[in-house]
Amino acid sequence: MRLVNRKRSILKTKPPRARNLQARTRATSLVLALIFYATASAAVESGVFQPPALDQFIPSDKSDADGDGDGVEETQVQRYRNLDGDRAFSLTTNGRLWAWSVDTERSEAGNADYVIRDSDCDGSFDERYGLDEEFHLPDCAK
Ligand SMILES: [Ca+2]
Ligand SMILES: [Ca+2]
Repeated sequence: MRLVNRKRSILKTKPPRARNLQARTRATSLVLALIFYATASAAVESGVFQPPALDQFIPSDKSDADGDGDGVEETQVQRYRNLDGDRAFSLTTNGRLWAWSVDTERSEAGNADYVIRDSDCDGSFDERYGLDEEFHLPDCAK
């Protein structure tokens, strides 16, 4: 009885080190992948979101951007500013305005900073992202 216990404890405390490390590394990368996936999928919020009220914003510069990563800058960016220093921009492709981004000076307000996207080009903004999250030109606006 005593011997068996001893054997078991030896097996437990001395596993083949290399194999254990490899298994641990694999498990870690799997966990990281799952966390990343969970964060990425939780990042987009669905609903109906109103575009920013533009009465306090003044248009600033315009530029072009690549909204789908193909190297072609097919999207027009119209930037706005207000007296508080808040920044906003709209993204338009083929005449269709499909996203708004708002970046305020009062980030601690939580919901004040966002990107909203019209994912199906029906004119209603149905997705909301954080400012540091990736979003793309919807297929319907290409
Ligand atoms: Ca592009
Ligand atoms: Ca929509």
